[in-house]
Amino acid sequence: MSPRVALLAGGVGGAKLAHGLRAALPAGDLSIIANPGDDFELHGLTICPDHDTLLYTLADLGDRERGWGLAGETWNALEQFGKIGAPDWFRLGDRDLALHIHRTAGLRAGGRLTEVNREIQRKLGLSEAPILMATDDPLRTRLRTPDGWMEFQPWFVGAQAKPEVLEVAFDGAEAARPTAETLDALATAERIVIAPSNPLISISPILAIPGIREAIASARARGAKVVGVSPIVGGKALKGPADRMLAAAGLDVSPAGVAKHLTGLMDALLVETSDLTPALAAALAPHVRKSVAAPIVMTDDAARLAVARAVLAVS
Ligand code: FO1
Repeated sequence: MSPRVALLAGGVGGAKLAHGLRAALPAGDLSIIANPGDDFELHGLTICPDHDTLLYTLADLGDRERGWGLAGETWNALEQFGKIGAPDWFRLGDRDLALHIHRTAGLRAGGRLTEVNREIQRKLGLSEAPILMATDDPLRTRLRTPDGWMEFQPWFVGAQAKPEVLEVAFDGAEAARPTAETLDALATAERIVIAPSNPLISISPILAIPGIREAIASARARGAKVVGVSPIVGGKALKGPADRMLAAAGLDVSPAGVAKHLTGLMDALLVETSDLTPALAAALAPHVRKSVAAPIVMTDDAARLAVARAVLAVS
């Protein structure tokens, strides 16, 4: 019997592991709790980049090269946005735009974000609608740079994540409530998985919602295991700015820096085989009960499945 699994995930790295776990588990045994901190409004539309990256990846509709957006996308609306003086720094494709318009209409009609998004998941072929929002309340990541505070997407996409990050804040987190679906997924999970996503800006926003850490602690108290996968391999982030951000936060650019940031949360952390030296094992020991060596770079579907199986096999 395979365990029921809840995966805490950001965008691209989280989506690859979600894809592998979905292939490894019986239908309905996987719930994915998406990072809400990257969500924002543009053109009057509500955009949920991490939810949508998970959605397109699981539905096998995503562009594998970019990691986000749809495969075979066209960009006519984007070109027109530019011509008429509308923001075109955030690249919304023509077909992707339909999703944002439809989601925003659903929210304006009084729908709840989780329900609106899950209905779109069903329409795109994910019958069990496995992607849950950590919260339906607004929670927005902001970053303090030498030039002042920036919202997440203007920093990440607009400024290509170049400005140094001096501080990270999750606006709205204190007032946010976890969704009933997320609490239920954590309450019934036998395994809670922390995706190889940026710990500072993809996992921490989820953990900042009051009640989520407590729900994970309750799950562990009844015997569920929390297993993470390192987003750092060979001293570099697999994708994105996690390496620079760990360094700026005074943390090791290694799985140990990740474990220290998430100290006490995980029973086990999977690290790339060649990274697990005796020195790294010693640095990990204060923060995570067990470190496990495995190939964790997910270059293709077979690798996604292999990493998922390694996560499920940790005893
Ligand atoms: N990432 C980019 O680097 N540039 C973009 O123009 C961009 C557009 C975009 C549109 C829809 C969507 O769902 C995601 C998009 N992303 C883009 C990815 C996204 O902003 C980031 O990958 C995540 O927020 C970080 O996890």
